[in-house]
Amino acid sequence: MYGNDFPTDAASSGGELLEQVAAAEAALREAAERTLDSADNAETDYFERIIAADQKIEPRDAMPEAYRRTLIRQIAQHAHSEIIGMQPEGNWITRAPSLKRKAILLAKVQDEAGHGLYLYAAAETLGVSRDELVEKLLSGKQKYSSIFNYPTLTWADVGAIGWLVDGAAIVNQVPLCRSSYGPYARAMIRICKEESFHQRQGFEILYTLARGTPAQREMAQDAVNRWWYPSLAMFGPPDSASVHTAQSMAWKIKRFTNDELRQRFVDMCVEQAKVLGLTLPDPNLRWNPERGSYDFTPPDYDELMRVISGHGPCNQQRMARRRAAHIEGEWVRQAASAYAAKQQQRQRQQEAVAA
Ligand code: FAQ
Repeated sequence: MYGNDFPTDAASSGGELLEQVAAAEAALREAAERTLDSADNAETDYFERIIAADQKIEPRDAMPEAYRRTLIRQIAQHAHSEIIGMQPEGNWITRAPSLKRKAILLAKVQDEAGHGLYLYAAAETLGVSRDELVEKLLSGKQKYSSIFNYPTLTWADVGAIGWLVDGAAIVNQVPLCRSSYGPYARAMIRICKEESFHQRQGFEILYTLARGTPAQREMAQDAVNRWWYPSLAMFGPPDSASVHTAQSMAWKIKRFTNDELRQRFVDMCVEQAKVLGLTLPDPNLRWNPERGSYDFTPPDYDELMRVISGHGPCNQQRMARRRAAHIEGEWVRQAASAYAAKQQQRQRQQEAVAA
């Protein structure tokens, strides 16, 4: 776990993630200080040299069009996921069991909106506008994570989302703090620091329920049973079917494959489940001393593909809600534009008076 308010001996693998974020932050600064020697300035292979030197590509640098497009696809999908991801938990804000739980959940859901904004801003540095990206989400041309198409049936689901979904998100995202595109890597550092709090609040909800009444314990176990496989599927198709991984790793956008990260997540969760006193719903979970990892049953990848293609339990509901929220927010966008225009006009008048 990311702290010391739970017995930590069996849960050590979680705390290391924040240390990895701190190391990535230091590496970002070092990369910015390293310079290529003068012969390295040749335009033609500048991009390759930056990637090979583990420095960061910045918005004004020349970059292959396919690199730019891949980043827009991944960052936009990630931003959309944060925004749609507010819905399953938002569903429980009015029904949180205490004022304290309500305040914590409100802060968490608000953080997701912030993550969406950091990511849309990072994508904009690649030459697309946020309006364009939002339009692509609303028209179904861009995706968001499969995980947010599952329903939150009980309060324990809020705990399971924090522990498992944010847990999977952080395992996937810590390596993105070392992504080769500077604005993305910098956004991910801040996001990961906040995600660690999210994961911890989910763990704490389940920890409390697991020590409550038999009914509360059962509710916690049921939530873990339902969220386990969808969380494993978040890491994407298996490596053998992943179309983008090889190129994204060559460009150092991704640092590990989908299967490597999925395995890392399983190994982390098995230890943390012991601390919770809950079981993971997989009869085949077994330590494999040769591999130094747990063997596990993979998620149903056909189901993942069905959910990605719009046929999960809540796809229609999530998109309908997002479209409605976009229409309801039109007056805010209009008011902000009118205010910005007035400010500009005022500034121009002041400059004219001063001249
Ligand atoms: N869901 O070739 P690959 C969060 C698509 S944030 C939907 O392996 P890639 C925080 C993929 O886009 C969660 N689509 O692709 C939070 C591609 O489709 P395309 C989001 C998926 O990019 C917590 C196709 O399948 N995190 O949870 C999924 O190399 C709680 C082929 O796949 C990120 O976005 C999926 N699960 O690897 C918020 C992290 N998996 O575009 C609220 C950044 C795959 O060709 C509450 N993204 N696809 O049509 C990544 O790391 C990568 O994009 C992967 C996929 C690993 C998701």
